[in-house]
Amino acid sequence: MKNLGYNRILLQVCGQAGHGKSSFINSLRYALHGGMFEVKASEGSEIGSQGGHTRQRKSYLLTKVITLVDNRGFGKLNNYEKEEIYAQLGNLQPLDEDVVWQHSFKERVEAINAAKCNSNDLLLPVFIYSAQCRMGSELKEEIKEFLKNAQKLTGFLPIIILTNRYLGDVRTLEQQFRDLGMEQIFPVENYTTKNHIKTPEKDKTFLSILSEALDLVNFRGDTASSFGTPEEEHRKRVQIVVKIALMNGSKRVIEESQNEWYKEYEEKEKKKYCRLL
Ligand SMILES: Nc1nc2c(ncn2[C@@H]2O[C@H](COP(=O)(O)OP(=O)(O)O)[C@@H](O)[C@H]2O)c(=O)[nH]1
Ligand SMILES: [Mg+2]
Repeated sequence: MKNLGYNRILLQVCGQAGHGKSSFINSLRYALHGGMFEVKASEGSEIGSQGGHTRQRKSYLLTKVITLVDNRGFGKLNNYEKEEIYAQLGNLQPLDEDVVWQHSFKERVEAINAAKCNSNDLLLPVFIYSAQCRMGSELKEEIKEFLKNAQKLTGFLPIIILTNRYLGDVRTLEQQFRDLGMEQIFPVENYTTKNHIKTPEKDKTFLSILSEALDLVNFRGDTASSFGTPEEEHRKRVQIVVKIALMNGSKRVIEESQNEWYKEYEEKEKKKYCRLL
């Protein structure tokens, strides 16, 4: 890690609301540290405010080098929300701070560009999906796009966690994620407030997920020459997220494209970003 220029691994936990992100974080902590079961992670704040909304990405220390991040879940995504999810995943939104997100494209781009260069974090995406939910074709397309962008942003294929493993058709889902090109897929039954009696199999599952995460980090070490420096990777993420904002075709962009500011910006920057994706 140090040789690569990173000093922390962020397991970027993401997925739709209610699929078990917070429970997964609690489960990893419980499997690794034991003690009394604690509900540490719960939903981040979401407070409406003028012209934007406040968001928090909560972080939970797992070990000296591994931090778990409970990112905001996505539901039915509109284009504004997508930009925000990618900004979180790209580590362009601070941890444990309320951030007010504005809808305006100009303010968005400025915020993304101004994001602190926290490039010493190695980002590893973890996608949570509940086996209770079937994946229809429309949703599958959306998830496919998300997983692809997650890989572009971080350089890693997301680790897939299928929660509620006994409550749904895990096999079909596993196959669906394999068809989307995913390699690491783990069915789990989270430790929850209702049921947190330790079992060896559950503990083993959570620890093997951690072990897999560390293998991926080692693999990054072995293939470091295929990636840029941490700063270069950070700049690439900024460009990708700005490009997503540019390309999402939202009404807002069309409205704002009437503005002088946007025209000027487009001239200068668009060509540069379009090369990247
Ligand atoms: N039986 C079971 N319940 C779960 C599992 N994962 C989460 N839950 C429950 O599902 C609900 C939503 O989980 P939560 O972690 O808050 O989801 P989040 O919105 O993605 O953070 C909670 O009531 C959890 O107790 C699981 O693997 N098995
Ligand atoms: Mg949660």
